Amino acid sequence: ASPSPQPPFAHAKLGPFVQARPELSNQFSQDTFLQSYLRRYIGKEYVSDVCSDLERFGQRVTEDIYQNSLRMEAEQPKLEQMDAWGKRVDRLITSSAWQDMKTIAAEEGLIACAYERNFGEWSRLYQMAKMYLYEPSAGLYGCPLAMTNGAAKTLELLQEDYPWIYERSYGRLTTRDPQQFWTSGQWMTEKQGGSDVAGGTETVAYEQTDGSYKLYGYKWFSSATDADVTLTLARTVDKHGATVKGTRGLSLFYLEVREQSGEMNHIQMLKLKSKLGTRQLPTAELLIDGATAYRISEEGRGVASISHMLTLTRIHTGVHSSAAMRRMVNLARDYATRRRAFGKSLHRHTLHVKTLAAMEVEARAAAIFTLEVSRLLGRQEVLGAGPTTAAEAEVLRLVVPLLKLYTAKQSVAVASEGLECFGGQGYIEDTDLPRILRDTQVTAIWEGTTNILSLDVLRAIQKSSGSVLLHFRDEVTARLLPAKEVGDLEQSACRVEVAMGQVLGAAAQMSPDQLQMAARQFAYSLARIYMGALLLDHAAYSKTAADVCCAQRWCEQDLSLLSTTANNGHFSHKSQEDNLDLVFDGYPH
Ligand code: UCC
Ligand code: FAD
Repeated sequence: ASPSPQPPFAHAKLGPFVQARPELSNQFSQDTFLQSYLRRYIGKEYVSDVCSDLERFGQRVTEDIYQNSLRMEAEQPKLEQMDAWGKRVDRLITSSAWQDMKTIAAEEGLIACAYERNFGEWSRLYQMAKMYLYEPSAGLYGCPLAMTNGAAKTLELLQEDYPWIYERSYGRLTTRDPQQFWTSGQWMTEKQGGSDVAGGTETVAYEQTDGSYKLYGYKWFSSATDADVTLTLARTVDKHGATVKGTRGLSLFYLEVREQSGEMNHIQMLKLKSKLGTRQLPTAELLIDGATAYRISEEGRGVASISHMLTLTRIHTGVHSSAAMRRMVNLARDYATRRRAFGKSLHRHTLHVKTLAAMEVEARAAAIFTLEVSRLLGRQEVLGAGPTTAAEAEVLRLVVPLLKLYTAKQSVAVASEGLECFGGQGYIEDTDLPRILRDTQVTAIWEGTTNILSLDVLRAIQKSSGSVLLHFRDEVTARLLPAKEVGDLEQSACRVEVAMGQVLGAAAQMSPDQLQMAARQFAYSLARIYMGALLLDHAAYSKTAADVCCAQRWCEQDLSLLSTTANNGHFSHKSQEDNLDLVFDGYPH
């Protein structure tokens, strides 16, 4: 008798098919675009050292660093407020994986490498390229590092005015020694105002006889609450008990979170926030009840002084957003070769590959924007003042908010599209894919929302009396020149040029009130134009089919959003009323 057939489903058998998971391979070696940018710009004497470190690190981020991030997501931070005997302890419990990240960050020199300046003007570019590989595997440890980088930069700039604070802290923030390494927080947001910091800050600072201050206040969001130090804003109280309202009343303070004894510096952690994403990251509400702090700005110059930190943390946000896109596209690309539907692999379905290609264009545009901003920052830091760098400094001031606001929105869209590329699996928590979307959503909110950064673009223009736009125009024009010499790129270069004329022309016609309302479309237009110019310039340099195609496709979108919407009457007085009527139709206002 013939043997009875083996049924495919029986007892422990779950069927023969197991879907191959998406795999991560070396994130540097497979990133041809990143390599091409770095090899183009980094000085010949440094490029091989930089690339060999990134090659090694590109592998490491797929191994222990990524495994750490999974443990961080599984073992989220907890707050123990009282001990068993009723003593207030405010003990923040973080996972060993989170703590390991601090060691890794120091050993890898993730902060140090920018301040050692071993690679000259390319040291920042090297740092941010390394962060770009690190971020998607770092489970938000990039957040304390961003703030640490911002604090180091701020203290470096204030070194001559506050040498004592610099001596005390800068070396710790920039060391490679894990035992010595300190991280910093950035406490700006209070209950009444995260955007309107000047209107919302209630924290007050009382000067002591030794020149230090005691701070009292309530900080509504403080990320990476396990920081060793923080930079924070407070309103100094004069000898009559009075404070100055608004931005002129705010000063910047340096504060060590713990006293020498290890006790908290008169700070209580009232609550850990329960968040949509960034769950690995301890974000707390803090009561500051007489903490000792040191003023590190002139009185009333707090916002201007902390803006050095904002520049760094906003660039880091751009790195995080662009790196999240790169990771999502890499995973989706790999999966497309492993998953089959309708009799063939997904990467043989033209519609699926078209979807991936659109994501790839966004990821490359964001990457080149991030790298370019990092390169400009490095030039400022190392080359100092000069006619070229002065113009570049103005452009840098303009493009930092553009980078942050634009890439944040892109990353949410690409992460969302990316999840769909995995079908139902993209929605399943233990694939670690949904986390990518959750962790990108925050990038549009923290470090200034999209609207606030669009208004910051106007601030930068106003502060320069408009000259920044002339430098921006010159920079874009120069970037387009080589592309105009390449047949396949010429038309796209002309589109960018025309869009720039239309957008700058439309902006020049607007009243300050209209510009406020149009700030977002203005910012988006400038970002698209700048990214278009960078992609075209790079395609003209590399001439690879992928770079040419990417630049062409980027330039097919509406690059002159501001003038398009202005031509449709969106910024008229009537339009303001229409918006209110539309939004509050049937609702009291
Ligand atoms: O969210 C936060 C941390 C999250 C975790 C970090 C993660 C990083 C990435 C990690 C990746 C994994 S910390 C909170 C961040 N908060 C914000 O970003 C605040 C958003 N709001 C704004 O940016 C507002 O525009 C304000 C607060 C700057 C507005 O303040 P004021 O006082 O009303 O503004 P003023 O009066 O216009 O500016 C005061 C001075 C001026 O200088 P002077 O007096 O010389 O003219 C401005 O030019 O500050 C100067 N200033 C700036 N300078 C203002 N903003 C800037 C700037 N961005 N750059 C240079
Ligand atoms: P609001 O200012 O109330 O803004 C609400 C809405 O109004 C937004 O859409 C905004 O764009 C819009 N809006 C406000 N003003 C204008 C305007 N003039 N024109 C047009 N639109 C406007 N802060 C810290 O200081 N330190 C931290 O470590 C920190 N960590 C954070 C971690 C997480 C996970 C999150 C979510 C936030 C964190 N923040 C931190 C706070 C963050 O920086 C603020 O939430 C953010 O700046 C927005 O401020 P807000 O929440 O007060 O929003």
